[in-house]
Amino acid sequence: MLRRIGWWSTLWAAVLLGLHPLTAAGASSPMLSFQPDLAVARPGETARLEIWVEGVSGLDRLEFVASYDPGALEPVDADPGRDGVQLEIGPVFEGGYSPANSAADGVLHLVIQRFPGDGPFDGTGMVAAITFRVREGALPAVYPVSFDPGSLQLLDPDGEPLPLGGWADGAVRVPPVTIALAGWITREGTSNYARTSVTAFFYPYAGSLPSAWARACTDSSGNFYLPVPEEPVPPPPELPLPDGGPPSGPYEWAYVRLDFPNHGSECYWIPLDEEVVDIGWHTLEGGDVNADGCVNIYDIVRIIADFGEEGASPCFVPYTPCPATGVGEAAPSSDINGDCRVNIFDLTIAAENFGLCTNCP
Ligand SMILES: [Ca+2]
Ligand SMILES: [Ca+2]
Ligand SMILES: [Ca+2]
Repeated sequence: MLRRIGWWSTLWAAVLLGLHPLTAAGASSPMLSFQPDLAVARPGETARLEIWVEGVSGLDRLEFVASYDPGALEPVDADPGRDGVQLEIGPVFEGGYSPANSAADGVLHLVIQRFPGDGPFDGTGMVAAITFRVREGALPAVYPVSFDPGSLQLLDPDGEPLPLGGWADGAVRVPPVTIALAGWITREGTSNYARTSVTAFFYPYAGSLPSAWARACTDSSGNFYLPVPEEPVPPPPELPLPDGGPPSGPYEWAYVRLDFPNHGSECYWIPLDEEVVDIGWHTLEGGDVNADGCVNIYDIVRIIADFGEEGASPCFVPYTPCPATGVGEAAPSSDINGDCRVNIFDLTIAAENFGLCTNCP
């Protein structure tokens, strides 16, 4: 999974760059931030970013300018009764007065004042929100929504500026549509890596059930290419699903399991963050000849009992999900490496993997 680190660090860097603490003002000073810092939407979908003030005291008036990419993001009007496109006003300024409230041409501009009879605001609350529709044809990318630092003003009822502890920008991520999974799956003790099954369950969002599933089989080199179904395909009930849904995060997920007879199954959550997601290289570990999920003494006992069994060559390991295409006889049931005999090589593989258990449901 090392290959994922590049993507993660890029995202983290983007998020961290969006956070601007002003240490001189002290830790107790108020923060102004877009929440969430990263919303996800595909072309045609909407993403709502709220603007929150945290830990303020004596707030009467707020002013800010922020920028967005108007080629990719189209603000949705929160006030159809007023000319132009406006931001939605949050509870902190409900009933107040806004001398400036506009979202156009890549600029959000808000100047807002509390209703005088309400007095100043203390604490944490939502000051405004902006909903963007992602334009058709917007390319997959992270589109920042950034405060103009010089424009940020928090004022008390006397018009005096309040110290600002910092601010955090937001962003809208337009993810690529994943069309396929690919990868390279090998097995111990053989050079023919054909017929490992790769079963993928596709989850549209955190907390959901899988909307589709698909299976591919590796070729003799161990490579596989698994197209993502274009229509929902409910998984058959006999296929076990993981406890709980996918990890939370700004993307769709696949739960991938790798299976081959006499080998430990492996399972992974894979974020669908590329057009073709490469799950990388995995090696299945042999030895679970009784298919109870672990390599242990029961497997060793069975291999020893079958020791010396030998079939005609060529042979195939029977496996219905990825059937053999060539001719030959079925390999003995304790043949781990598929060389048509049960011997010291099979025993060695099981002994080396002694104690390993699958991470699959
Ligand atoms: Ca309007
Ligand atoms: Ca076992
Ligand atoms: Ca063997």
